[in-house]
Amino acid sequence: MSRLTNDDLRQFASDGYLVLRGIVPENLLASADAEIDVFIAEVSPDEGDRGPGQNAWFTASNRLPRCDDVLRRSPALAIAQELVAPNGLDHAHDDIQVATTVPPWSHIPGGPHIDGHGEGQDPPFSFTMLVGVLLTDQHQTQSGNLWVWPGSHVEHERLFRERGSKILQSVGGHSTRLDPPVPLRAPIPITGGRGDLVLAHFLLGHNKGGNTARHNRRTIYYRLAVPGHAQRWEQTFLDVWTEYPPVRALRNDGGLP
Ligand SMILES: O=C(O)CCC(=O)C(=O)O
Repeated sequence: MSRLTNDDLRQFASDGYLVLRGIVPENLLASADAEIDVFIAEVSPDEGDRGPGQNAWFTASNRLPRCDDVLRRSPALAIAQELVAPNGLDHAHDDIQVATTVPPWSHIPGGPHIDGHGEGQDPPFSFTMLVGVLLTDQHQTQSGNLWVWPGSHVEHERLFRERGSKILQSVGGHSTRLDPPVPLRAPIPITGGRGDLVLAHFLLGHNKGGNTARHNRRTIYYRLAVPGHAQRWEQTFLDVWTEYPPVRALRNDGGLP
């Protein structure tokens, strides 16, 4: 049974992301939280120092089986796969990211990045879709929200076509750091509640936002790829819907501008 409507596909096509409410049931979220409590107490973060600001841990999916359950035992993975069907999706680099934001941190991101453009990531460590599950309520802005630049997936496609698929490697994936910078639409902090699902195209510019709420923010991210992505990464930079046949079909049927 399909969960996504044609309106959802249209929105994903134009904005580059979707937020779906209440997808992951509480029992899976509670087990993931308990697993994360132990994990982040034992393991140092890969980014941040556990103090105010964003902290991130990246680890193999078999190290966080309850977090993997959040993806696989809820409808989350099946819904994400609707965007790429008949392709499937699985972990691109076999890792799961736990992201927290400890208040007070009144940060407003100055521009977006796309992932996989760090030092030594050549060719880029790209994938198909960034999937996030919110473990804390982020109904207010400045509660650790993920910021996104709607439509930037298409602007990045245009950039790669015009200036080559490796143009963002010298700027860590930040198109607004190029000279001249890529003009983008205004960013939006994603708001949502515990159990909500965020699906974002790999080429969508995004960044971490501040947290001045009373509670720590917690989100699980999964970087998913269609099988064979590593062999066609460049094609996916130059043609944004390469791995998304249902979105392309809507466009070909005239369902998209
Ligand atoms: O912490 C977040 O919500 C965003 C993290 C981020 O931008 C990333 O991992 O690429």
